Amino acid sequence: SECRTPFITFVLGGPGSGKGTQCEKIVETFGFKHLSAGDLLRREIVSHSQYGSMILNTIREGRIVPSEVTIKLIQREIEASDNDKILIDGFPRTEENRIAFEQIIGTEPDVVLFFDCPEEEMVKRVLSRNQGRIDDNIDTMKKRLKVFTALCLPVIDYYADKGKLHKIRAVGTVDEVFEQVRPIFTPYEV
Ligand code: UP5
Ligand code: MG
Repeated sequence: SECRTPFITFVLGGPGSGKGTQCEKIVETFGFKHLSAGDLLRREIVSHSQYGSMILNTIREGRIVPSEVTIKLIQREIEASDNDKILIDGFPRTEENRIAFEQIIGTEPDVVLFFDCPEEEMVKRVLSRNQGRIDDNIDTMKKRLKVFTALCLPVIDYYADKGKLHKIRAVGTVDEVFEQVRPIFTPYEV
């Protein structure tokens, strides 16, 4: 498995920008494997793993889990996947995440998507989601937005400078947003 070179797409955007929703559409249409970093971390909480309580506290505060913990979970999923087209949703969230991923996994993403959504729309979506997420409350949401601006936007700028970033205007219906995503992947279809 060391010789496989997966086709990696990073899916970035603020909290509630629609990353998970659009990843489902990309999976249906283009047959990717979807890895949500947030979902992998939440799975560690419910399974009461070694880092479960640390992860719970970090997510509740809207802060970022240490890179090595998140990357270990992502790495395990990539290695276990029989699908080499992989969407990594919600990671990297910091420059430190990005650099650690490059060092540990030894590769860079082929494509980076950025779902650009106005803050008031993200707040509205997150607070009306009602799926019991511990971070879907106004106090944590404010912290998530601050962390996004301070730590995640520099990662987005990095990929823009590298010419890998595809910025998508994440407002409108789910299908309208997906019509901006579709042409990014069609060139890779054979
Ligand atoms: N919705 C979606 N699209 C819509 C549209 N076009 N019009 C109207 N409504 C739309 O969507 C959010 C809601 O909006 C849903 O109800 C959806 O139906 C609706 P969703 O697709 O879930 O948006 P998404 O961007 O995935 O929002 P999410 O809340 O998952 O984003 P976050 O980035 O905040 O959450 P994540 O799970 O990635 O991370 C959670 C926490 O984990 C982080 O805050 C952090 O503490 C921790 N974390 C790390 O520490 N490290 C990591 O690497 C990753 C996470
Ligand atoms: Mg999500």
